[in-house]
Amino acid sequence: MADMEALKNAVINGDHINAKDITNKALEENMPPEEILQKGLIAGMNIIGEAFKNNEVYVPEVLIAARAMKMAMEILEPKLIEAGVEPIGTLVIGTVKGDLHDIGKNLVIMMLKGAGFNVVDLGTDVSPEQFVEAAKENNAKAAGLSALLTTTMPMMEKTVAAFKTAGIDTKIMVGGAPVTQDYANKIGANGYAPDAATAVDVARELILC
Ligand code: B1M
Repeated sequence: MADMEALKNAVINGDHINAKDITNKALEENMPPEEILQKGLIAGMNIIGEAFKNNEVYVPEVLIAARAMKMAMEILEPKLIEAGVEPIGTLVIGTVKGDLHDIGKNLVIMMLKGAGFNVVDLGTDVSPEQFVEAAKENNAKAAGLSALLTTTMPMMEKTVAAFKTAGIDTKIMVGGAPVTQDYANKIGANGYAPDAATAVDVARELILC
C-alpha cells in the first residue's frame, strides 16, 4: 500500500522521483486524491516551511522540496479537479512597481501552493492598477505585495490606496526584507509576513477569518 509517510519524506528530501512514484501508486490503489495531498504533499511542505522559519534549512532545500511537490502535483491536480476538491482560496501576488526582485516572492508562492492555495503570479514590476485589475478578474480573496528595495516600499502604500479607491474587499498581505509589521500597520495593510512559511499562516488568517 502507498505509504503517505514515505511521500511526506520524499517532499522533505526533495526526492521528486519517489514523490511521483508514490503519488502514482496511491492513485492506482484508489486512495482519495485529497488524502494524498494532505497526508503526503502538504504535510511534507509544512515541515519544510517550519524548518525554514527556524533556520534549520535554507533556500536551496526549500526549492528542491517545492520541485518534488510540483512534479507530484502535476499528476494529482487533474484528479483533484475531478474529485471537486476546492483550493482554500485565490491570492494574486506580485513584486511592486519598480522592483524586479522575485526570489523571495517565488518562495512565498511555492509555500502557498504547497498549502493548498490557488495563486496567481503577477510577476515583478506590478503597478497598483494591475494588482486591482487582477484581483477583480480572479475574484481573489487576498493580494500579496513583495518589495525588496526601500525605494519601492512606498509603492505598497499606493497599492493599498488603489484597493481602497476601487472599493473591493481584498485583504492585503505585505512582505520583503525591508518591510516590517510597523510599516504594514502604517500603510493600512491587513497582514505582514517576515518569511514564506509565515506567509502561509497569515494568508490562512486573512482568507478564512
Ligand atoms: Co538587489 N538589492 N538590486 N538584486 N539584491 C538587494 C535587495 C540589496 C539589499 C543589496 C544590497 O545593497 N545589500 C539592495 C537594496 C538596498 C535597499 O533598498 N536599501 C539591492 C539593490 C540596491 C539593487 C539594485 C538597485 C542594484 C543596482 O542596480 N544598483 C537593483 C534593483 C533592480 C530593481 O529591482 N529595479 C538590484 C538588482 C538585483 C538583481 C537583479 C541582480 C538580483 C535580483 C534577482 C531576482 O530576484 N530575480 C538582486 C539580488 C539577488 C539581491 C540580493 C542579493 C538577494 C535578494 C534575495 O533574493 N534574497 C539582496 C541582498 C540580500 O538580501 N542579501 C539585494 C533571498 C530571498 C529568499 O529573500 O527576498 O527577502 P527575500 O524574501 C524572503 C522574505 O523577505 C519574505 O519571504 C522570503 C522567503 O523567506 N518575503 C515575503 C518576500 N516577499 C514576501 C511577500 C510576502 C510575505 C513574505 O507576502 C506577500
